[in-house]
Amino acid sequence: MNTQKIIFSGVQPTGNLHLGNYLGAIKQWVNLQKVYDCIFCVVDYHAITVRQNPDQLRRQVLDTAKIYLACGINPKKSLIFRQSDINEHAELAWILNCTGARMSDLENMTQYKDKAGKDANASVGLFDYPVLMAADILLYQTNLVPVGHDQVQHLELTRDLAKRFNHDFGQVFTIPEVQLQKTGARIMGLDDPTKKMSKSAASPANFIALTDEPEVARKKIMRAVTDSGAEVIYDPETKPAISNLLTIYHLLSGIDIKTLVKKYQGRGYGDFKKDLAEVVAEFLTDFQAKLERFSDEEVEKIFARGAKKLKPIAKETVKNVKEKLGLL
Ligand code: ATP
Ligand code: LTN
Repeated sequence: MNTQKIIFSGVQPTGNLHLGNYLGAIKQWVNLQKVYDCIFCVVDYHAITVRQNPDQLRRQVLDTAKIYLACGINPKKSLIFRQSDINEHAELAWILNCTGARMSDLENMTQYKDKAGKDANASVGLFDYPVLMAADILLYQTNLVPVGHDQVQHLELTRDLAKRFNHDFGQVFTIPEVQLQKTGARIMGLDDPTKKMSKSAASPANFIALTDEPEVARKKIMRAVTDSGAEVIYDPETKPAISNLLTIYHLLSGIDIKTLVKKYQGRGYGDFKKDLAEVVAEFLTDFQAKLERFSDEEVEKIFARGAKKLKPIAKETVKNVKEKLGLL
């Protein structure tokens, strides 16, 4: 690693990765890797905060890395690794639990409130999830964290934990910044444009999975809810559904939203959706062809290389932390 900015991000190997994950997070990783040193993690320790089937988890860890590769992450430029291969993630999370994380911080996390609700059987890991995320980021002296909008609150906590540690025990951590897409940081559900597109949505009509058959995706677009009226207008406040579809169209085609609005002036939702369905189907056909090219063995090698390069950096950070605390 040299002295230029370090980028870190990750996705959980759970469920179907969808267009929201791609357009909100992974797409910006692809651009950032052209300029910066990037580290992309498959966060399997985060995945086990809710119960997973072991065989399925093993499969999804490999498949998630394949998705990174098919999206355009170049393993020769960027490091890709499996979180549980570097035990310092769990070790630093424990330390941050003790040195900076407060019950009140974690109780305020909206993701936890959404996922655990009032379930008294929710795991302690689910509650502590943001502290593990902070450890992921802080281990590598990360400068920028490209994620979707739903992760902003977790990033704020990460910054607070880093600042508290540096202040209370001495300078160790770089304070990271969040990096959001200008458009697309919050892709909304196709069945409900007031909520974000989500892997754990109740209905598959909510999302377009990156592994959906192009024909299935086409139907999901045609059936996506629309707003009252019939005009293709971009206004997320009053026309959230069509604005969301316009955003997806823009990000997949590269055509700007203004041009799209002009193109569909006076033509109504039907024509617009038919064309968007085509754009989405083409994207998926191309993406899925790329996905097929990667083998499990190749991914294992990429993981091994990532862990080998990153382990010494993680070790060094934990050593510095332990020294400050009197553990070394
Ligand atoms: P779930 O909804 O089940 O919590 P998820 O779809 O949010 O899962 P994650 O693994 O938590 O998936 O997110 C991976 C990345 O994708 C994160 O950077 C997250 O911010 C981003 N992301 C997730 N959903 C969206 C969305 N609807 N729009 C934009 N970015 C998103
Ligand atoms: N919580 C993130 C996944 C994640 C992450 C990270 C993202 C875990 N560790 C570190 C960026 C940096 C999510 O998307 N649900």
